[in-house]
Amino acid sequence: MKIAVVGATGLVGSEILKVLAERNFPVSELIPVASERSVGKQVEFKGKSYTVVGFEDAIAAKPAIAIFSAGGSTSLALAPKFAEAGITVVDNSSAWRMDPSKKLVVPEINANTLTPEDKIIANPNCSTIQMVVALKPLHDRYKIKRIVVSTYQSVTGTGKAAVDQLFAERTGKQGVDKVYPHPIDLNVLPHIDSFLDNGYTKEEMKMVNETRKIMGDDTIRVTATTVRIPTIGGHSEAVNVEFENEFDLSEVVDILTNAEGVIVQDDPANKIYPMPLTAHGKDEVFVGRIRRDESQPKTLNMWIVADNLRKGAATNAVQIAEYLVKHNLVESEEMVA
Ligand code: A2P
Ligand code: 11C
Repeated sequence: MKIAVVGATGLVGSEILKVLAERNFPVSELIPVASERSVGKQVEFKGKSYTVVGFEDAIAAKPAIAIFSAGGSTSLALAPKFAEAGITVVDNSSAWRMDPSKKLVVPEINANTLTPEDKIIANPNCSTIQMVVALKPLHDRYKIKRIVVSTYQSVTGTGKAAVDQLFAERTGKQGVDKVYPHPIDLNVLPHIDSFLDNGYTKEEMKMVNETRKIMGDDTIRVTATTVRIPTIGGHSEAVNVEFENEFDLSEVVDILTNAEGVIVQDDPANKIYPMPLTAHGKDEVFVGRIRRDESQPKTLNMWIVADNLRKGAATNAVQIAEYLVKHNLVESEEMVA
């Protein structure tokens, strides 16, 4: 099957190429797409070099699926052009997520809602994905009333330039563009994405709105504080969840242990808990520090970590593409022939 990756030269784009190769996605031809300045460059996929092309050439090649990770404005401009040509777009940006006519998909939770008519499918924000993967099975059992979440997010969420800023600050390298308004090394910024009139950031409101849409339940109350820290391996989240119904702590651990895509790492006596350093490069969501909130009934505290470039972006997008192929939901010339 022909697959285009739009934003193939970026941080998430390169991770998408790795994930497609690792999971042995049936790629008959890879079409890497990036901005005009990268056209003609080479990217590696499964030991072969592929030439980066512009979007017109990519559409003309008629891939079955285009996985986009090239920013919101590129998605807004280009995804409809791919969709009109019959190409199914899996879009990693925030452009289409809250559009009522578009599905917002985490395969473990709601891929079963997809149909062949879904030509632009939204991949949620990284910090939302890892939280809902862990919380949905608990919501099904105990019904969530309210979530209070604080995040500790990797600089990789901002892209290549942010990783360069962190290491330039650390090594004293001069002349590197700054993408954050303050130093990030040896610092913590309570500021991810832009501020809105309500005093929250867009990243915080993504966690509120996307969680409800993915869970299919607008009654869930969510409040978030999203924070950038000088790490690269993944995003971490301290999550406080109040349920409608009483829970048994050992049953919570059992549910999480059996949940698809979740690995429980919770053995404080042996200093075992999830960390970005150990989640880095992994596809699963890691959960630990599972404990009752002693200040309030029916309330749980937990610590959730995942590699934001993998399950938070590339892996989730590739899993959506896998679902589309498995359920014959895309137009593929190869499959017709
Ligand atoms: P390029 O490398 O040519 O700038 P990151 O978030 O890591 O910075 O990556 C962003 C990705 O999106 C890059 O692959 C970048 O390509 C790509 N991109 C940016 N603008 C466009 C565009 N207008 N059309 C296609 N790809 C784009
Ligand atoms: C971050 N979550 O860590 C952001 C990156 O809406 O897709 C992804 C932004 C988005 O900065």
